[in-house]
Amino acid sequence: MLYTATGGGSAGDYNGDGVVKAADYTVWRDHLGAGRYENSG
Ligand SMILES: [Ca+2]
Repeated sequence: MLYTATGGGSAGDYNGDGVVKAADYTVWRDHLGAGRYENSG
């Protein structure tokens, strides 16, 4: 794991890797807790 310290925080960069991409959407969605896929069954 490599965590890049973003000084300020980019808009949309939810996982804080310095790049805004699909991965950020996953984190963003997970933070919302809405529309998540429940594995427990
Ligand atoms: Ca990111």
